[in-house]
Amino acid sequence: MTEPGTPVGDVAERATAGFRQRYGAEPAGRWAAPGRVNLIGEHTDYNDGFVLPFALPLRTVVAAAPQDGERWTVWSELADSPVEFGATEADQPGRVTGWAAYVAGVVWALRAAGHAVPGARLAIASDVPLGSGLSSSAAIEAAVLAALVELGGLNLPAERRPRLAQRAENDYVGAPTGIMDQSAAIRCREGHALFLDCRTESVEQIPFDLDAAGLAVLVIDSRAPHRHADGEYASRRKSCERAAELLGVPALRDVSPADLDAALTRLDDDEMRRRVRHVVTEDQRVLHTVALLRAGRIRDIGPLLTASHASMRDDFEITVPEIDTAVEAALAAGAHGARMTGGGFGGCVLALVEASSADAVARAVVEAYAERGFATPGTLTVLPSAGATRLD
Ligand code: GAF
Repeated sequence: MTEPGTPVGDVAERATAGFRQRYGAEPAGRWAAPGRVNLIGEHTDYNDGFVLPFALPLRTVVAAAPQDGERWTVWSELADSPVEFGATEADQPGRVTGWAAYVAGVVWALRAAGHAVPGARLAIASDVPLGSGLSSSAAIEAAVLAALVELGGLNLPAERRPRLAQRAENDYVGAPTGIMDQSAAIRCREGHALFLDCRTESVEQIPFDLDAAGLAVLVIDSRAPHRHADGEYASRRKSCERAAELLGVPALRDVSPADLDAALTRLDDDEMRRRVRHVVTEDQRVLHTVALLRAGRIRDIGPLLTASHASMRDDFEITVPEIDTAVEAALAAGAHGARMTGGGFGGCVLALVEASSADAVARAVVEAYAERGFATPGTLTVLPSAGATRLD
């Protein structure tokens, strides 16, 4: 899924080379965190529900070393010059803007939680495409967080890091996202999908050995321009929160499937009813998917993926024509199941396919795009990979 103009070469080498070139010194270490796809469970995280993401082999790498005082200097391979900020800017959400806000947000969230964050110089390189719904922002947050925690010898176990990274995104950057992406970037394990209860933050690593089963997950970058994605995301979240309030429950996770019909009759607004139906049924699809995976029945999750897509298209209304085209073409070409993954209004589709037919399915999607006059989509097969880690 390499974009034209994307830097080439190993991502860790690029981060190190950038560090040496910018700062004329060796980094003290390198930390990596992945992008993610969500196998199933969309817009359920901020409803206290269930999600099942897995980490991509595409990573963001931060090469870093301490520097004196409360100063942070950050260079990214996608920017011309480094951004510098001190405690004053870090302590005022919104003060640092653009890509560096994700870094400043992490410094802010650590400081707000009472940690003595070490000053640092950082160089960032990434293979996670920006704006494709693969969570490049959580990958930066997770990698920077890992670097600062280790450089400063801070006491912050992995299970407490996602909430902190989420605060960086919610309160410093100003995006009202849930906790899925940061959890995936930090807590995923190779060969597994991460079953996360977003209320309790308890996790179960679900074996998802595609290779052994002769299967592949094909990720299709729709290349659809994001249409008002931020505003639409925020409005979906508001609508869910309002519905929970009207139904007298702490969150939509508390509406049981058995009570769904009765709950829907208590809401006047048809649009709100559909939003609620998506969230409640999506939580059930996650639980069902997990049960099938625990039983080793990977192929059988296909229809659940496709049902999830229909629910996002018809009830949550977050898909776009490019995305629906990719799903339909993948299914017509023999995928076991396919769905949009991520927040919506563009981004990526995932399709569960026989490994031997991955190329044919990818070709079918490219052809369907050409027939509709859409820009050529990116395609990539992926295996569940590791969460944030120190490289050396
Ligand atoms: C985005 C958000 F960041 C996540 O928290 C989640 O809500 C997702 O959209 C939808 O499932 O990736």
